[in-house]
Amino acid sequence: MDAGIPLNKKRILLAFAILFLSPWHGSLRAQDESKNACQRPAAGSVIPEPTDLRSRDGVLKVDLTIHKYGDSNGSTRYCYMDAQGNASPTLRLNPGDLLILNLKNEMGEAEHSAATPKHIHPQMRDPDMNGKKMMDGCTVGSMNSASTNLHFHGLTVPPVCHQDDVLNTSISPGDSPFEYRFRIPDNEPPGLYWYHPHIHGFSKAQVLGGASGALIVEGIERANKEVAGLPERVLIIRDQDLLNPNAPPSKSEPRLPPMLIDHDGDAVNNGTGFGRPAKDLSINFVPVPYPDYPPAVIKMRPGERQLWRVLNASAITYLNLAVLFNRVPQQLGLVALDGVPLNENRAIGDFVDWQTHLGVPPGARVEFIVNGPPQGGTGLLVTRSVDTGPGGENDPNRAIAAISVSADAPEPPSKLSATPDPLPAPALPWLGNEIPVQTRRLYFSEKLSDPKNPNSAMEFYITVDGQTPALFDPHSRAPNIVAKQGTVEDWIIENRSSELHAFHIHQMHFMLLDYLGKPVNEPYLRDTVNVPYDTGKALVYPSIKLRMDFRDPNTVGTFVYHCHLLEHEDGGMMGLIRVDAADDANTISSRNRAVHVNPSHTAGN
Ligand SMILES: [Cu+2]
Repeated sequence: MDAGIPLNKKRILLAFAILFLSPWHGSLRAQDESKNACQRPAAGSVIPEPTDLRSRDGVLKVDLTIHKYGDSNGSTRYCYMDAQGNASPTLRLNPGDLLILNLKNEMGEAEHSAATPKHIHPQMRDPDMNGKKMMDGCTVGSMNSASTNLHFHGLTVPPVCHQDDVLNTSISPGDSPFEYRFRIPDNEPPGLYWYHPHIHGFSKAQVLGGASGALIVEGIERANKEVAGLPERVLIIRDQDLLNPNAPPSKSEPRLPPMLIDHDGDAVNNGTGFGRPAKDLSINFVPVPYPDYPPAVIKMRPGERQLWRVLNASAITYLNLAVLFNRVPQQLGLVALDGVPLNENRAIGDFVDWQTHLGVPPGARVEFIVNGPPQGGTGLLVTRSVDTGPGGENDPNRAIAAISVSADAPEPPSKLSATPDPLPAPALPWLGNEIPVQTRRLYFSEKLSDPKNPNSAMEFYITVDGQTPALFDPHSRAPNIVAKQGTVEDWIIENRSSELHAFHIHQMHFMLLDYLGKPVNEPYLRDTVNVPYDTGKALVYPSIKLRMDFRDPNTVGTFVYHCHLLEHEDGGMMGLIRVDAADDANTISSRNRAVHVNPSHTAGN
């Protein structure tokens, strides 16, 4: 089964040499598992629905704590809990609602250098940051493995501290609860968004450990009546360290080439679609471990029609979802991508895009209609293998959840309104009809920190063409790109590396115009998009072209764009953009910017 993939020798070491050289450094100071408040279900469990926390009278007030503990397998797990002890609750708000979220860091002390990624800026290791103490959580200070913050992925809320800032916000153990307070914009498309930590250098560890949750902007049935009245499920697929890293592949799999692993100890894509994955998956925290992938269980009534709202909250794993009945792929009715209904442009009515598989990069969301198996039938939610490139991780074919059918299956706890009012028309013209003020070109690239040493650390870059490639510097506020609010731009994103990257930018959605140099007819929006890898055989690098939307006043400020494979982001593949206010000062006032920030949380802790 040699797929003939040119292996990137510089990135790769033989597996068995390394399996015994990767002791776990994170356990000593993590919370004791016996006191662990974040228990996870057993493999093969019925999938629990995350607890819904709904806004009332236009406000959702949530107290969250983030915890960390070592599990018996030697991994570090992270979890969010609300005041009632619910893990990673789903935050449900309507457009215009106010979210007040107090986050308390209960992660214990920082770990020492063994757990610190190689690429961390030296200043970030210094707890006192050259004497500059962090007083209010809004001054970048001792960002380390015990500090955290939140990013509200996909929402167009301002990139300022206490709203959706990840550059200056750092919450340490011992700090009093840090208040996030912002309004969901009136014009935020209804759909599935999410929250997760975004501390540069430590995002991967926290997200891989399970720190993530869903945020739903209500009203998708108002955008598309095809989903009105449907029961809805929130399915969060996360990745995690392998529970059985030393196990051979299941005997049911074809014979494989020798397993290869990369610098991080992850299995490299072997091109077969099988073999040891880089990471295990879980679905709503039910693990589906290698090598046998015992599926989690979804109960449905025969033929029941449901809306599945699926988030790929993986740190590095790509998904390619399908639902099989007797091995036959079923039609999945895609209605929204990355929180935005497909018919956001209002030109295509109650549109449903029926597909047999849905690719979902890390960070992305798909919302789709599923028709359950008939009485007596069964179904299987799977991910097909993703060819991440010769330098990418191994994301093989595997089961995720079995669909079991019975007439008395419990309904999901949430159901969409059967008689929705239609959404108001968008305030702005369709993005695809706007004229870009300019076109920029950016590229992803990788190189060894010591080109002569194939075992040296890999450095990850995203570079504006013409600038000198540089790792993201968390202490610089010099933007790589300056844009003007009120405009739209076209960005061409190239991939000059041998693995996939997932482009993401904060504060906005964009439109995919071209893929591999060819126009795509996609009247949709996204916030996270795959960029194909370089095979080294084509005359030009693979690229995508995006229409970027800086029209909303909430995009004014400095924020980031990056690869959403979090080890790449942590390793430097991130850049800064500053969006300047439009010349007409009247256009930059916004409801969100006027939100009062509770001074008790800015006056020093
Ligand atoms: Cu990447």
